[in-house]
Amino acid sequence: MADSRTPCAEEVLKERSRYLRGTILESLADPATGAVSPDDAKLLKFHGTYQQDDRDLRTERQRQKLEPAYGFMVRVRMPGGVCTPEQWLRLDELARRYGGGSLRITTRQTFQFHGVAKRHLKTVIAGINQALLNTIAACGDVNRNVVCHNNPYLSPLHGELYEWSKRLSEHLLPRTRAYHEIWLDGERLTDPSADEEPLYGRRYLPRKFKVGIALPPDNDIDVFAQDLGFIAIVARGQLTGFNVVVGGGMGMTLGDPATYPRLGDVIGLCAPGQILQVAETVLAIQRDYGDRSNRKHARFKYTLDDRGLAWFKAELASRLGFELEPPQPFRFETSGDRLGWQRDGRGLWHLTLGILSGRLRDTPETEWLTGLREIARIHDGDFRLTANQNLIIARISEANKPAIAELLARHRIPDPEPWSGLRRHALSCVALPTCGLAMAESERWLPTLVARLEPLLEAAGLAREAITLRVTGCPNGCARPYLAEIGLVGKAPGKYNLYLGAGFAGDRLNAPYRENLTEDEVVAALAPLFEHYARARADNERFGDFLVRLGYVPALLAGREFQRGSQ
Ligand code: SRM
Ligand code: SF4
Repeated sequence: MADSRTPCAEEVLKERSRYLRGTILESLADPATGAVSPDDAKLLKFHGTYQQDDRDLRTERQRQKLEPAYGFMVRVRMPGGVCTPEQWLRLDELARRYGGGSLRITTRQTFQFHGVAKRHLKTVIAGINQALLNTIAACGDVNRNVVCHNNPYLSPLHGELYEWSKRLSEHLLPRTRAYHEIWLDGERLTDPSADEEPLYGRRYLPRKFKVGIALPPDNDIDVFAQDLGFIAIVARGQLTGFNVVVGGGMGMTLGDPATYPRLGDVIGLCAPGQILQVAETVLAIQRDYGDRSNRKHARFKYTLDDRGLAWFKAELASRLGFELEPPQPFRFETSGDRLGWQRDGRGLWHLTLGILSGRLRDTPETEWLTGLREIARIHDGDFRLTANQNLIIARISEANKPAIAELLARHRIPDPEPWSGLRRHALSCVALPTCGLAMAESERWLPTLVARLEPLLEAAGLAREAITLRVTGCPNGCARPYLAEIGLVGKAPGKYNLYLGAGFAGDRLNAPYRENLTEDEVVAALAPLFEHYARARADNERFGDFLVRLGYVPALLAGREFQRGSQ
């Protein structure tokens, strides 16, 4: 089990951090700078926060010899994306006071605050905890927010799956008391090295780890992009087990073929009651065998490809003490959300709002935050964030529906009903100005891009056709662009690589099509494809399937093939 390769700097830092304490308290207390020390910035991720700076202001501040405009991104841990109206109101208040008047729904069903000043960090994190939520393990080399199918109207199984997502999240949490000491004024251990991490150990995982639960026919959490996925198997309305999916992941580095997006493999079936043990054991195998010398090669997907699935299955069975059963058949139809009003069998209403890029802030066009705050004040159901960056106002009673509809109209919250199929299925990552890794715009570009593509679709008679579009500002893949029928990945300011042909249900990767395109070139590249699709598609044929059938791109299932031919 011992790894003879030299551990990378992050491994040494984690090991010496006294279970994630580092010198965070000292860094927070230093009034001379809006930043923390570089090592503490790395450790803070495990506490759910990233140090960033406003990249729009970088050059000007440099010119003025000022330090960068530091601010912290704070990510909430919210398994399954469910929160109550009371929690909503608390997060809304924190966002208005300390987060620049914005909340952002992420592609893992949770909220992020951006631009929190160092001096407010503790107030914000403590405030989130007061709302009975927290931020621990929302980032860092640990299990991240557990995502879960959450369309309540599709199945009464939602509640059961949601419970499993919460239990998974709890079960895989770090146990260090550093979080309570730093953010919640918990009693300080006199000897922090006596703290404990029974599952993770002192070095935690080699890299981030992601878990999700899907309920066919919806693959709305992109189960094949998770390090560890569970596909719920249902017979006669009862949950009978979970197909176990291992080794998904999106991130890659352009021009480095040793890195690639990878679809998870379905390796077997476990009983519902075995899910915690399976998750813990898979995570422990990655803890013990993941590459701790090279962070670009440290995700679980590479451990699997390096050692092989047969090795992994044998290791898993030997640690579990039993073999998984053969997987059960399943079929996914979509990776998207069903926007609009839906009524369930009990007469409750659910409204799924489409939110481009998941950004909630008041603008002259739409008072997102104000409108949703007003709704939270009268709503007696719950809110559900989706992994497609949308929002479900769930369990609205018949009596409350007119008042909620009135508030939506008053605050000009868009009715997604007339939206094009492309707009309904568009995602983008944050990118500029906050993301330190962005090479191009993403969130701020998406509305323009969609508005330029819609007339082409309209002209081709495809306005209502559901087509998945995902944009990211760099190849790390935060909006899972390699699982979109149209994926655009930022390479340099104003330049994108175009990937085409993923499965509509997120079950096939797309493939590189064109590189280094400007916005005009993206539009020009897609126009003839839309036109050809409209003219020559088979009955019910999806855009991605059409592009593969006509040979525009190959059908890619194996991640290792992905970077062949791309720069
Ligand atoms: Fe991500 C890093 C934002 C989902 C793959 N991601 C980042 C950072 C923290 C940049 C950084 O390291 O400095 C971004 C912060 C931007 C900002 O200003 O907020 C960032 N990732 C996001 C979010 C907010 C995108 C969004 O638009 O919603 C998502 C937060 C999810 C959450 O709530 O936990 C987000 N990131 C993802 C996903 C999608 C998913 O998990 O389903 C992926 C692809 C799946 C995967 O993990 O393989 C993803 N993020 C990455 C990577 C590439 C990891 C790799 O294996 O190579 C990085 C870079 C890294 O870790 O070094 C990254
Ligand atoms: Fe930043 Fe790249 Fe992730 Fe977009 S994909 S948020 S640019 S790391």
